[in-house]
Amino acid sequence: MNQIEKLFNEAKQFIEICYKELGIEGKLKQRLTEIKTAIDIDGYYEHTYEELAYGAKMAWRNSNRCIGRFFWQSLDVIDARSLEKEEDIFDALLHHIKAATNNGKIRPMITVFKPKISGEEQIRIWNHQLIRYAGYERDEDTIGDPASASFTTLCNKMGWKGKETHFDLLPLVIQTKKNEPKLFEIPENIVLEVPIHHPEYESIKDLNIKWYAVPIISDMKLEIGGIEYIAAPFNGWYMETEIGARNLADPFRYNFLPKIASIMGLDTSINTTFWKDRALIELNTAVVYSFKKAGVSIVDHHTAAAQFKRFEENEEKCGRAITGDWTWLIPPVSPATTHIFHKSYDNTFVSPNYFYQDPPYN
Ligand code: HEM
Ligand code: NRG
Repeated sequence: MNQIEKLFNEAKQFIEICYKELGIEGKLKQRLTEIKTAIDIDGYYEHTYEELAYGAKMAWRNSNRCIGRFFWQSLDVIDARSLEKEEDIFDALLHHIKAATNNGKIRPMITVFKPKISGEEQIRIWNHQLIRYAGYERDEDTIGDPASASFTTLCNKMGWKGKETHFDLLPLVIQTKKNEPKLFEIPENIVLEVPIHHPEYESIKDLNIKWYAVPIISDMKLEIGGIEYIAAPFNGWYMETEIGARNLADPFRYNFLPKIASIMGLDTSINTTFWKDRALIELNTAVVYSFKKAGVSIVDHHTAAAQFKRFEENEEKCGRAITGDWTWLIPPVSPATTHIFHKSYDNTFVSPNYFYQDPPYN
């Protein structure tokens, strides 16, 4: 099968399901003829807004590793496919940050830029997330988020210099076609951040921990009907474990458990005080408490698992098989307290979906 046939097959498979679910089968035949003609003449086809919006939602529904899929139908889809200049793309990203943040009442949202055209990349965002903290690894110590070390080095090479605090906002790096990528600073006043404090252990606030409100993944590819949207940043809200049990707790990230345990007065010299486990619970308590106090959307892992159960039930009612990646769906805190732990999931990839892609730098 050649490229043209392959693309048409993928398009057909998507359009058929999409139009059926949208209840517009009446338009199916003509639309497929139109797509066939476009592919024959140009080598590619363009989605209507309706197809793009529903495809992005289906891709979320098919994201095996996501526990937040109960809300898949509520995704806001912004069509930014007409933009070509780095400055205009930057403006669209700032708009995404503001609109998704929505003063703390976070809106699940995706901004879709020009897809690959006949295999050629049009736009690529080099950041892993639109909002993330820089990391500086030195011989003596590490400042900030070690997960950002290589990207921070790249930004430094491009002439960017951070203040070297633990929470420097990284700039956005945007590339169009094969041009040199351009770097843009995000205005600080549009980035909502939450200072972390604890309802009982007051000294936790003295650690000066904070985290940003909105996780906006910007390095994954959205694939719909054979079309590859390689720049399509999306966000929902956080589940508390992502921040409290991983970003702030992993020994190779911010590594705060020893400090929390010390504030709690726990003996950290033996395993059987369960100081890591107890510190973990209090750090997660602090994250949820602080986000709620600040009026920023967040979900705890028990509520998220219950919502995921409803998603599974809804899918069953609609006659769709659900796919999932158990190793990612179970929360990293007390996994066996959720129903997810006690069953298995089929980890088959279904299209449309969000995919990893090779980083444009190393
Ligand atoms: C992964 C929760 C919205 C797509 C995850 C993970 C969590 C999560 C906890 C695992 C992350 C990790 O362990 O690093 C949520 C919550 C949402 C939400 C609470 C609130 C609405 C969304 C949206 C999309 C999405 C809007 C796409 C439109 C994904 C994908 C992954 C993922 C593709 C896998 C990421 C990877 O492999 O690195 N989600 N999510 N999620 N989510 Fe969601
Ligand atoms: N664990 C990562 C974010 C991954 C995606 N999580 C979401 N996605 N909640 C972190 O920054 O901690 N989402 O679209 O809401």
